[in-house]
Amino acid sequence: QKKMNELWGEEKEKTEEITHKEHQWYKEAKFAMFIHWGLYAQLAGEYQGQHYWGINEWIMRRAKIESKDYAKLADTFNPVNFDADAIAQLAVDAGMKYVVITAKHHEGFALFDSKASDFNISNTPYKKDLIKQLAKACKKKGLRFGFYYSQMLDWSEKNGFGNDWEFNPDEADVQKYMNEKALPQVKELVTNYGDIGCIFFDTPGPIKHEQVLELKALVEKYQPNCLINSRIGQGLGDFKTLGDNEIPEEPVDGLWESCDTHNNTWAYSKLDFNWKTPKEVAHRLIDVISKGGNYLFNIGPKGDGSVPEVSAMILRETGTWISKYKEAIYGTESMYLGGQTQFAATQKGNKMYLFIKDWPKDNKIYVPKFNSKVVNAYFMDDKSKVSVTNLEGATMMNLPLRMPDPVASVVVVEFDGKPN
Ligand code: FHN
Repeated sequence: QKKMNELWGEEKEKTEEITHKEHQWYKEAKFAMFIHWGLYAQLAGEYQGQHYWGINEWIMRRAKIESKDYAKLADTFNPVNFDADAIAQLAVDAGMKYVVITAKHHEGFALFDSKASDFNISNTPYKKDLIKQLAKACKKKGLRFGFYYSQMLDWSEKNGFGNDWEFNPDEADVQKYMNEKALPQVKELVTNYGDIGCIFFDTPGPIKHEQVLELKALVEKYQPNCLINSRIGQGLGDFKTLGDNEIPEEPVDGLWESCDTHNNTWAYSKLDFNWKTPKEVAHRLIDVISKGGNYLFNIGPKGDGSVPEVSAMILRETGTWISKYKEAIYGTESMYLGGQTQFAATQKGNKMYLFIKDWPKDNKIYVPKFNSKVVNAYFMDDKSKVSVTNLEGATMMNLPLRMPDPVASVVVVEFDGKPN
């Protein structure tokens, strides 16, 4: 047994940590706002007359801009149209429960007042701490607040990882960068902005196990309940962040999140009009929650601080749809009905919530046979009945001719016990 304990020691320690953290809010939240914002927003996909399609927060790397030239963007950064309360309100209107903003992305610029590096918002014409404003606005509106921090990649630092067009990567002293910038800045973030719900570390690169442990210990010292994502590296973290824009095929165990762009870039680009419609956003949310995860959906404010109007409108529309089906979304658990795309479900207590995304041509839906008996089935919005037929190996739902909700309809199926 002693040997077994030794063998399992590390895993056991980790599980205990997770269960000691307050994570019920995260499990129930389901939908959240991701914000990618930094100096790159001013470039909006164009540098020196050249267009860079794709992810604009990478424009420094893609255009191979030297750090001293890139730093000049701070001299013009003046997002006078940034309105923290309006962004928090947009998140509320969209039905989101927490907000995660890029405190420092790979470009190296901090959106907060930092003593650890001059490359920060205080040294811009705008001067004011954006993280402080947003943290306050979120708390006021009852949203949890979290931040993104690029812990290894920092293209403005000789010792940071990743800028190989200007510095020699072999000469980079990454530990020095960690000691002088990343760790002090994370300390500032976890000590100066009240309760932090979660941290989205990103792109661990060559981070070593000891470095991850140090970062994690720092967060846990000041914010014992703050949840850390798996991109802290080395298999650690309290919840899993899947790949960018990834929705898993099947349910995933434990706490996890899918992060998704609104178009094809995280940061604002004036070149990208490929917005997901409210219906697409709702369908992707359904896919994620039916597999047990949270959906972290991104917006990219412009250089002047405003949220692209079309992005805001689409989110509000999505929120209108969500507001009709709150019970089927928040605080539910995954309910897997197979790998088809037409419908998906969640469950809570004795109920299954069946989201129908595409109306079947024959007006019938076949779901697996459950262990419990169906006692009632009805549309969630107008309570109209749905008749259910028990077949040999399946349960058949007889639907009306037309889909009542053009985004997605929800049928509540009540059982005489837990569905499965
Ligand atoms: O390189 C970044 C990218 O710019 C963006 O921030 C995404 C969001 O998940 N994370 C990285 C790539 O995985």
